[in-house]
Amino acid sequence: MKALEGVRILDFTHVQSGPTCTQLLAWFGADVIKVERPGVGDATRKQLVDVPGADSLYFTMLNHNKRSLTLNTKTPEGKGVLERLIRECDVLVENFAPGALDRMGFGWERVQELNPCMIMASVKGFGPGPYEDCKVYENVAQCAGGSASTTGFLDGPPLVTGAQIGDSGTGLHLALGIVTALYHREKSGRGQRILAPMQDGVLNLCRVKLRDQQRLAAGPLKEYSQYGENIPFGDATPRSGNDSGGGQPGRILKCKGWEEDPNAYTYFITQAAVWQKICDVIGKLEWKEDPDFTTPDARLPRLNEVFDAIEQWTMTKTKFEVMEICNPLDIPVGPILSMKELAEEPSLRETGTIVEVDHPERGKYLTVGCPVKLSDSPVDVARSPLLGEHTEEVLALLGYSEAEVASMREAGVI
Ligand code: CAO
Repeated sequence: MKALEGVRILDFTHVQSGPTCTQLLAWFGADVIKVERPGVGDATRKQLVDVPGADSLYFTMLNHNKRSLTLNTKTPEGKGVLERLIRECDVLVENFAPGALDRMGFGWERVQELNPCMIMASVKGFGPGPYEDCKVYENVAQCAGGSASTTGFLDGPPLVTGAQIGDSGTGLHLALGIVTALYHREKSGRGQRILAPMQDGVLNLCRVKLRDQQRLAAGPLKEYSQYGENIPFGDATPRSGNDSGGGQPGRILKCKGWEEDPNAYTYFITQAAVWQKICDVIGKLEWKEDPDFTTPDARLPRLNEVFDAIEQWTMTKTKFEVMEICNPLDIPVGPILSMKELAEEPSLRETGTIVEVDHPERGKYLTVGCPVKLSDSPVDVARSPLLGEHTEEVLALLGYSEAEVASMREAGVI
């Protein structure tokens, strides 16, 4: 039995943030019924298409292990089906634009009337406040949540990151809220409303930058490269390139082959505890006794000199050789792995972190598996549903007769 077996989710999500959440719940064993507009479905089905006629990777990679029900929820019959679904389900998850569910006639009050045990979980761009009515996509959230202003190099513009912290990040936050509310419902017998604003999710993930904002009042941020470069700090947390975000200075350094290979780099952390070993490895034995370098504080104004010397050494090794030499010495390093290298990495296939899935329209493709491993709830990644693939099955579950289903199909309700 899977951890969330018996939990039924009415999945009204689309694009990325909401589907990330419901896919995770499906992986943990919940029965996720995705409601989509007849003939259209989730917009991502037909976005960034690589195999003509087939559901896109964008859609398939976010909607595994779900069932798909097509339903026009703006028709009276469609609303009737939705009411039955709300009565039958434990959780309603949605990430429509602000107000869309109210306009459909299924705001929180109505949902509670239909099912007081219902947990209703929403992703929105912003929480209550000046921007609460805005539509929001990933990069807007990264910008509004503090990530963009603190990402990139000091002399360049703000940057968005490749990690989808606004969408997938908020989906993860929402999933935690849902599981927490399910646990609470066991004791209280009542559902509750959950809101996960994307701005809040991004800011939560950027908390170290809010930490640094407050530390600025006490003086320059000495672990930032700009301190050693004598560049004055302004009044907001600056962009810090590839500087480590913590108390142990680190940088991305070139490795052998960097001239040809854009990913021939390593991340190298000069953890204080292994400083002597770092000096041995890079052949800077004199730094072991030199008061300008022996302590972490002494090194802070000299980080460029330190990392230049380490880079002279890393440039003589491949990123994997750096790993092989440093790991046994407990020197924290990490190769910059390309998506190609990750896709081909056998150990990630073995753990189910990357899985190959077969799909009737597009054939075999790779996707990420569940990033959280539960010992008693192994995850089998099943392909995403075709549009409306489970409509009849779900309507039968709700008690509709074959004749009623046929009539709804005729009328374009499903
Ligand atoms: N039957 C009938 N109508 C349906 C339906 C169904 N099964 N499913 C959705 N609809 C309707 C909605 O009710 C809404 O109608 P109204 O505008 O008339 O009320 C309409 O479809 C469009 O919904 P939407 O406004 O959410 O969709 P959009 O493509 O215009 O906006 C997005 C997309 C993502 C910007 C917006 O949904 C949003 O801001 N969501 C919250 C934040 C979020 O999750 N963003 C992350 C997205 S991933 O980057």
